[in-house]
Amino acid sequence: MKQLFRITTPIFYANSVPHIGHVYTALIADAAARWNILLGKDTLFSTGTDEHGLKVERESKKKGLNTLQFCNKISKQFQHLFDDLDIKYTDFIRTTEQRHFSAVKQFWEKLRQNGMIYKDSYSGYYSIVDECFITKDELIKSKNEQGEDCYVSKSNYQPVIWMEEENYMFKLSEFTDPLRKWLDTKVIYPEHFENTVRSWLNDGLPDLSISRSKERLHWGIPVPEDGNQVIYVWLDALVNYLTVCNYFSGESIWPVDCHIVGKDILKFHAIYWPAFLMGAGLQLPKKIVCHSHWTVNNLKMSKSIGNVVDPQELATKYQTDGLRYFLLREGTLGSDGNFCEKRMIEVLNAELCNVLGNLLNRVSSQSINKDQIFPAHDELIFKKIADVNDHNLLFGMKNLTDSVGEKYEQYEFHRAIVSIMDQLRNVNSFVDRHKPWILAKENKKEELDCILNITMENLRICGILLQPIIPRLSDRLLTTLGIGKHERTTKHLNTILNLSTNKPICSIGSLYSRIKI
Ligand code: ME8
Repeated sequence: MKQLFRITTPIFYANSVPHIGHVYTALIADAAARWNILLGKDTLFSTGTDEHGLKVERESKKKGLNTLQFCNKISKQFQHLFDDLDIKYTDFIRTTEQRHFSAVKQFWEKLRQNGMIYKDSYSGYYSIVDECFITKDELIKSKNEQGEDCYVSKSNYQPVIWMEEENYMFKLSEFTDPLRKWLDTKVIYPEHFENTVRSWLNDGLPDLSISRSKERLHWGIPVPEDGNQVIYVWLDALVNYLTVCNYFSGESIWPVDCHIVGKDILKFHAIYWPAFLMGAGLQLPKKIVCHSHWTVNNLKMSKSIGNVVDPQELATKYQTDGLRYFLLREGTLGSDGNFCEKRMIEVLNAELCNVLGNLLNRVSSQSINKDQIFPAHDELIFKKIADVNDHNLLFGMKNLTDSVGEKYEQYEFHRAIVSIMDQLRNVNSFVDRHKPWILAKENKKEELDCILNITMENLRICGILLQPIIPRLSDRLLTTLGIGKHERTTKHLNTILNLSTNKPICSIGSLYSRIKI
């Protein structure tokens, strides 16, 4: 039986259309899932939309739409965009689905049976944008649209509302030490985010309100056996991970190997979620990978500033793989990335067009590769013509697979891409040194074939390794080199410098055309 790799993205609020930040988080999960498929595993890769709560309900009302119809529309937009971008999820969950209602109710019941829930009156400032209560320290004084004094959240300057009502509470305060022990097992990556989580724990964990009165919130899953209360949207949303793993229905494949999350929702995933799971007596996720944010021209992306970047538009202009490449190449887990279209064009022209496309073109063009073949390797000829740089190039090629694999395993896609591009730049220098166009003119066939072989072999290996990042362009690259669809997994990364027969290639034109500015 094949091993199963399980990965999730956050489920996105169905209150507004997708932007590049949402795409980025989904691309990290997609690239990781694709890498694991190349390793020969089956995958569960889930994504979806978070459709309950005040935020979504308010937005639908503003638009004068029925809330479910509004969610249907936004959810479809996410799904279509992800399909267009080759984000190959295996499950797209919507929290308004029946299977999810059933899972949330059963999860609640487990918490209740384990004595984790009690009723109490609760009051505090609630941020609708973040769908959570916030403490006094997280507030600052401001003025509302009517010029009256009010409080806003320090993190996003959005207004908060005062809430005072009877709620169900979760005994979060009991989990400080168990959470610390869990963090000791190094589940949070990159490690500096673990320190952030520890500092939240050091601040102390109060019990958490996990329901709202029905008068205030209609749009959600009712608390079992209490028609006056609706389950808190974050508890509802987090349970999606159990729903997609069939935890309460059929054959469970919980726990997942990895939750991908943005830093904005780390607290929910690294404190509330594991505490809920411990409270319910369930296993914990194996890893939480946290990434930083995309800003636009160094400002936070926001509808009110009007700087939200539309991924569909970018994919149309620069191709799907252009967008995938740029986001995974420039986005890092540890620090915020700045989106700038000019930089995007520079990177795509420099790397996809000049380094990768140009190299392929050099070895597949009729003028140099007259027989249109991927020539066999001839060790003796190579030894005769190679200098120390050439030997280093081969050494680099043999090491590349391990070093890229390691980076992929750590979700450090940008570092993996840099390694691949460095190797390809070295191959371009190799071609410059050996001038195959002159060898072709002078009919030095043995030498020419040797140069073509080494270059194409590097391209083949880089093509296989780039599949998780740019699946369409890698397909074109490997097809050009005559590499069959079943010869593209990590098993085929062992160098075929022992290839003993010439193979036909199949030139299909330029790989990635230069973007004109
Ligand atoms: O928080 N840069 O949904 P959401 C990078 N429904 N990534 C970004 C980003 C940016 N500027 N903006 C958003 C929610 N993201 C909840 C999640 S999960 C059980 C419930 C990404 O629509 C990032 O991963 O606000 C962030 O965590 C996620 O989108 C939140 O999307």
